[in-house]
Amino acid sequence: MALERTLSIIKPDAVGKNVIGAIYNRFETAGFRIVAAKMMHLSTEQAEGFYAEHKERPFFRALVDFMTSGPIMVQVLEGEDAVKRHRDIMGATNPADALAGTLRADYAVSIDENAVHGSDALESAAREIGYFFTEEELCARTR
Ligand code: RTP
Ligand code: MG
Repeated sequence: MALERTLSIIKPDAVGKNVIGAIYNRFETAGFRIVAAKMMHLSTEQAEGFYAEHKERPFFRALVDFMTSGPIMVQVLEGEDAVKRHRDIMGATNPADALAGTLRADYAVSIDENAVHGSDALESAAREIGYFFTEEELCARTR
């Protein structure tokens, strides 16, 4: 296994529920280090660019509307096998299919408003981290 970095987003529904701290606690309990974080309210252009791979999908407009409906928390998580382990903690895209104890089982209400995002591969993690953070904003832990 290798030390990896992955992009996490706490989506507007979960920020609205005031569970940023609860979700950060899950990340830290799972052994991830948060090496960058910022709260943002995405513009339509920013959300469209982030989800460009889904541009032709029927849910694209709704996804962009949702992701711009309120502030989000964006963070970079670092840890062993981070991309896959973070996806495991998140649970399935549709909360109805998410395993008990996952973030989406606990905090998501529907496939459209599903609380969290996580990169799905190392390549997308690198692209998504670069979409929101400069290299200088990624803080290596010194202690
Ligand atoms: P995410 O990118 O947000 O981490 O979610 P994911 O990988 O589990 O799912 P993905 O296929 O990348 O879809 C991105 C987001 O689009 C919404 N979606 N809606 N109505 C639908 O059939 C549908 N499918 C996807 C979800 O909010 C999903 O998180
Ligand atoms: Mg995805």
